[in-house]
Amino acid sequence: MLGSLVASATALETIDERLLRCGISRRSFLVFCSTLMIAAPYGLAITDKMTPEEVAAGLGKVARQPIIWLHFQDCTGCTESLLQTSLPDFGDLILNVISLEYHETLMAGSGLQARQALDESVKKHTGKFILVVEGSIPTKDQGIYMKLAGRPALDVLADIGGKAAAIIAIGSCASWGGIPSADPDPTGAVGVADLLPNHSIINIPGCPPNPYTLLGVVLQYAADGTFPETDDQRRPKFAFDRDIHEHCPRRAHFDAGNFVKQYGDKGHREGWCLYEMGCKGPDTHAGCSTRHFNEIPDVWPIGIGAPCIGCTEKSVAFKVPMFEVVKLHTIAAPPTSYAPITTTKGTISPLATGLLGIGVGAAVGAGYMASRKFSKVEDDESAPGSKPDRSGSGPGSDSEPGAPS
Ligand code: FSX
Ligand code: SF4
Ligand code: F3S
Repeated sequence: MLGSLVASATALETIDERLLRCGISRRSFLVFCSTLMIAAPYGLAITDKMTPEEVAAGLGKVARQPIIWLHFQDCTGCTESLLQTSLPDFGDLILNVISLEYHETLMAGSGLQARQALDESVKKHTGKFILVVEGSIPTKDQGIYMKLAGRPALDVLADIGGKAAAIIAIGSCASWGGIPSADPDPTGAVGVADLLPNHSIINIPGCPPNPYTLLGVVLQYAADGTFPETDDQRRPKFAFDRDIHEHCPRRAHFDAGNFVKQYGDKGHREGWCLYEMGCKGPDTHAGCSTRHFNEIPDVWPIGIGAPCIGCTEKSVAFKVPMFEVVKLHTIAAPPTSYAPITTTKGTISPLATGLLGIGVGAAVGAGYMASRKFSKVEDDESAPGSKPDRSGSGPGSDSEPGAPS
């Protein structure tokens, strides 16, 4: 891993040349390319291909993009999410696909040595490197709350940002302040675009963000010098144009009115909807529900049973209390036409069942067994959603805070 930092001192080489020189297997690169295709299924020319082999063929010819990565007020979670992969040596592969010239958490040097490495990298790649900023920038009291080699982060950002080809604000902290900006915001924490509004800046919020969004943006820039289309908050649309709720695997439970009432209850154990636990999925644009972390299926907040806190939304995460139920702005309330989930025991007549024939009878029988199961749940006072109220007090009703407006 650190080898890639040292070796990158040589001339810019292509990704193929680099992988060959470092003995990284084609198979690993193909797995990487297919993961990238899943993370960026559209909106990027580099992944708009039929097969991972085609993506690999195109990417292999691209010169490794020089990146200088600065840390300000952060927890290093963005870096961790980039490197904590489940596949052996995948973190190493990622660092070979890009050319990480300077990164305080990964480099061996410190003090004067680190300062020199930063100066040399900036000089060598002026006007060509992408500056990745992780963490917010303190502005209160002339920015004295965070300094690098004696210089306030404010000055460092203005100086190095001015020499970069473009800036990527990685994580919610760098995008708009994130955790450090939460009330009472003791340092006056802001994001990169607040300080350098006229620079070419891409925001990739998330706490942490999905690393493949970063890699997709960087690799497109390396391939043709362009950035993907962004929304009004400078977020790449390919990763942020849908909300979590749209593709959440628990959505069927939302529509059916099955809600977790408290952690550890039966509904929580069975994977019901976390809306009433304060899930901000309906108000949050991100791809987490279909693009999980660390290459492991279901590794994302809702996948492990925690509500989405809206970490990619400036007005939600660290602003709206964690357990507060969000209003539903655009989503229809669970329709009343859905089949009831609490059929009373014994309502299916034996005569009707007999007339339906064997195939249909089997289906009704299965439905009957299911209704018995749910009826049993209804009997349990402590069970979540045990008394789903369709009369107007559930989410989506006019009298509930979660009612659509
Ligand atoms: Fe942490 Fe990054 Fe959150 Fe912030 O991610 S994961 S606090 S967005 O700057 O390190
Ligand atoms: Fe998923 Fe949250 Fe929507 Fe429920 S409210 S379906 S848990 S995103
Ligand atoms: Fe963040 Fe919600 Fe995804 S909390 S990581 S946007 S599921």
